[in-house]
Amino acid sequence: MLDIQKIRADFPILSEKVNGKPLIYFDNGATSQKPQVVIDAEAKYYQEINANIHRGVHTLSQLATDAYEISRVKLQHHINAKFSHEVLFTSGTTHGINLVANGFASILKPGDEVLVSSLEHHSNIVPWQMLCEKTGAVLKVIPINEEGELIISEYESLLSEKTKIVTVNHISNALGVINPVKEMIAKAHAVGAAVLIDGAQAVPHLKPDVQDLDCDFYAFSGHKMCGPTGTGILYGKEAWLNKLPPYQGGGEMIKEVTFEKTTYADLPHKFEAGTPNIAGGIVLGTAVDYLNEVGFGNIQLQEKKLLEHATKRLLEIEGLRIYGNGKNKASVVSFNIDGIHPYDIGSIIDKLGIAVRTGHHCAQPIMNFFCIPGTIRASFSFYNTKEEIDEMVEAVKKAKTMLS
Ligand code: C6P
Repeated sequence: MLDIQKIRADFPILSEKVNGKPLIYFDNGATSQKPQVVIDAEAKYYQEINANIHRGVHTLSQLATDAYEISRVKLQHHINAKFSHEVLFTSGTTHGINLVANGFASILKPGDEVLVSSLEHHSNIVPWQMLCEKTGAVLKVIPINEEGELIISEYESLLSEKTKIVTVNHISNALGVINPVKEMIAKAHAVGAAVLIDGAQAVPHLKPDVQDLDCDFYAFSGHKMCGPTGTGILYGKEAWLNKLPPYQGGGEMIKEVTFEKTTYADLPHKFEAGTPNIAGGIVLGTAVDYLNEVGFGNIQLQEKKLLEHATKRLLEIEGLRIYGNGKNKASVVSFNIDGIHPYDIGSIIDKLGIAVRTGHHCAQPIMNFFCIPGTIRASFSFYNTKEEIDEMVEAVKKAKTMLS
């Protein structure tokens, strides 16, 4: 059992006031808050070991390099990758997905198929559309049902030997639905397709085991899992990373450069051109340590309670509809109230210190499916409480009365 008050004391921002009211932060899907250890680790890096990595013989450069590489190994163990060179530092999920999509330009031929789902964030749609435009490949889409779940029988019938890559999120950002990715990966492999999992919304809630999932790529962002913005990881199976061409050219990703020919560095450096976010990469390791100390079992228990409480309390409000009601859900409630624009509710409750996201959540196809302009999304973290949810419910009721 978590001592929530003790946990909350780790996050300085949670005792701030917003618009004169104690902050209630329910926009964890957009970015999580940061514990003091993470904030301190960032300052400590700049105060004590700031230097460029993989370049200098001097002591500071070696200290920074060691800290960066230790963090890579930490991340490797966290996601259970076989090798640390399968773990690439990126600036976030978007960067990781673009890296893979760009690499597939050298693999796809006209008529090949790329399979995405209707539940994707724009970051996992647009790079694939761009790839298809470039290569003549065809984008196919796995549909969803009224509960916001992927229709697996439709997925099966879309798969064929033409499918070269399937790219799907582990957890939907807009609805919180958890997709049966392990089963989907096995089905894709049966037709010879590679699979990329967008884990942006999964990593705050669970510890992905990339070997057990058997995914070919797994992309996520550090800032949604208590780490700094501008950090992320792309996991790729060694064989795939060796097969794909580099994404960006520059310093650090080469073996030898002449004007006639450049040869590329071994993994992971082949995909890490230029000076990276060194402090961020190191501190992402600190964030992962923090989450593991809290424990993903504890996180899941707390978040399950919050999800159940929020669902029950919100449904007390007449005219309120929740989108995404599948059995497997993360702690996200996406809802609307009949006849009221989500933005209006979001703006009123913000005045009461409550931060939720309103709009299409960078997932317009989902909104189009439900024929709505957007939703109000409350996304909970383990540091949230039932009392905060009760305050949000009262605030939403107040907003409804004002707007009706
Ligand atoms: N979703 C949200 O409020 P970046 O911006 O690269 O860190 O993550 C992009 C991304 C990719 N996939 C999924 C499933 C995501 O949820 C996100 C980010 C945030 O839902 C900000 S738009």
